[in-house]
Amino acid sequence: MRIVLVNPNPMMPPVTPVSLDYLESACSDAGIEVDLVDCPVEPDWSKKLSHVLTEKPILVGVTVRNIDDSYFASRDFSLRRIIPVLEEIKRITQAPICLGGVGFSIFPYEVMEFCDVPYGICGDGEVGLVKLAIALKEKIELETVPGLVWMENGNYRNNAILPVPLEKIDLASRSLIDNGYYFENGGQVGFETKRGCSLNCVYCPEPHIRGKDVRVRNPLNVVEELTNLYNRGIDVFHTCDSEFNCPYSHAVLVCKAIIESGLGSKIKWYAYCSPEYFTEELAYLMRQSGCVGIDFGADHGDNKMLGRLGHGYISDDLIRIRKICLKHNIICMFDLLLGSPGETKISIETTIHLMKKIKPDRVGISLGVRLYPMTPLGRKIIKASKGALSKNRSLFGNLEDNESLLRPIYYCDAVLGEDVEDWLYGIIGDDGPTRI
Ligand code: B12
Ligand code: SF4
Repeated sequence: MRIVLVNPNPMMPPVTPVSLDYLESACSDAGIEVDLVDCPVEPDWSKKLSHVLTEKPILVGVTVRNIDDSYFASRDFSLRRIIPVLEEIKRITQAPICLGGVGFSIFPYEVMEFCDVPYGICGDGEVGLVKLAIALKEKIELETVPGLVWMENGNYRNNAILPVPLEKIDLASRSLIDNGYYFENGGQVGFETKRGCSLNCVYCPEPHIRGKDVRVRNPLNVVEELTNLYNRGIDVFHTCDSEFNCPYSHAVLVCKAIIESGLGSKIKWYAYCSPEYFTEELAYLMRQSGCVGIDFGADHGDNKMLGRLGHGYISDDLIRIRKICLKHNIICMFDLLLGSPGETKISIETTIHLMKKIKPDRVGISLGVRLYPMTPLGRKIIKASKGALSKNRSLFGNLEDNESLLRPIYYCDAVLGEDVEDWLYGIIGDDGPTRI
């Protein structure tokens, strides 16, 4: 049995479709042959599609990583840009298309409708994809496929999402994707140590799509994966966990396993971390295991705003983290999220002054928050807007015929005034801002 996997991601710089490497491992364990069309890598992806689709596969799996760039300043609805790839697949073959991926799992029904495809799998794909391929081939009931969404008699049906037993499965091979291409053109190759997030940030869809119960990988399998990639010349990585340090105990085990393998002095890696569970012990272990940079989802420097955003840390923790990173020679980046409900020019000033005082190596600023309907913040704002999003002066983006919020809508508190962007650049001053 054979399937085709397609990565249509149009966003630059290119990032490794880690998902397809992991899905291929599961298919190969089940004896399913996989052909790949990785559009960013192919000089002519439509030619490659024609080639691999000449002989009809049992299905064509397409990964949908991003819906949009989640960035108020640029507002790229990138889902639109994968349509030409889907059209080309439909033109060449009658094989059914199945979507999956983190972007897909945020808006499964809306994405299936927008892309006009018959199948999608929400959540982890390793078991679902294999079961769907078998169900289609052997004409077994689709109810056996975890996470599947499909259309029957004009209505969508869906099966419960079943997380895969991550600790037990082997994802180390990484042999489908040309990871060397991504290393050369994107600078880092992704790897995952866990799935899910148990924290409660009011704007974030990740606990909903990846699960609130965090599932962890066997640290030895993570080391095996890094070793396989290192042996192919790749030595700079980025974690694909929601937050590497949650749960803390597993982060410690992964670092210790990398150190014990001897890889720590050979590789460099970067991670997303939450400021909530970060200690000197972890910084030491991360540095010893090769981590050279951490991007903290700090969000804010004003304690009231940190509380409103659902965080369990305060601004003093950011000061502490900055000191720890300096001591352990880890590049420290703080990502800020400004403009959410309750924001004032004073709370923004407090935050910018804090950043200027503690001087992280980098500060990323997002002014305006991408809203998702399944988050506490999204629900609150939709309710308050009483069906008339376009009348809410704090909302920006695609406000007409977009109740699902598939096309991005951003909240930037009207209290801040229309000049807020220029004002913000003014208070950042000559601190080297790059405007997008
Ligand atoms: C790590 C990460 C990054 C790193 C990647 C590093 C690297 N070298 O890999 C960096 C910092 C570079 C990055 C960049 C961006 N990112 Co990012 N990133 C993530 C993160 C945390 C993990 C993604 C990942 O690779 N996961 C690991 C893989 C294995 O999981 P997966 O892709 O979901 O695949 C599984 C399932 O979804 C499913 N599956 C996947 N494909 C398919 C296909 C089929 C057919 C099936 C059946 C199943 C299936 O099976 C897989 C295995 O179980 C996610 C959030 C999250 N927790 O998922 C955000 C996330 C995807 N990023 C996001 C965004 C917005 C971006 C940027 C656009 C930011 C920007 N403005 O520049 C860029 C886009 C870059 C690009 N070229 O695409 C958003 C997308 C939201 C949206 N509305 O679309 C997310 C969801 C974060 C968020 N909470 O907002 N990102
Ligand atoms: S922002 Fe990070 S810590 Fe907060 S819920 Fe999302 S993934 Fe979890």
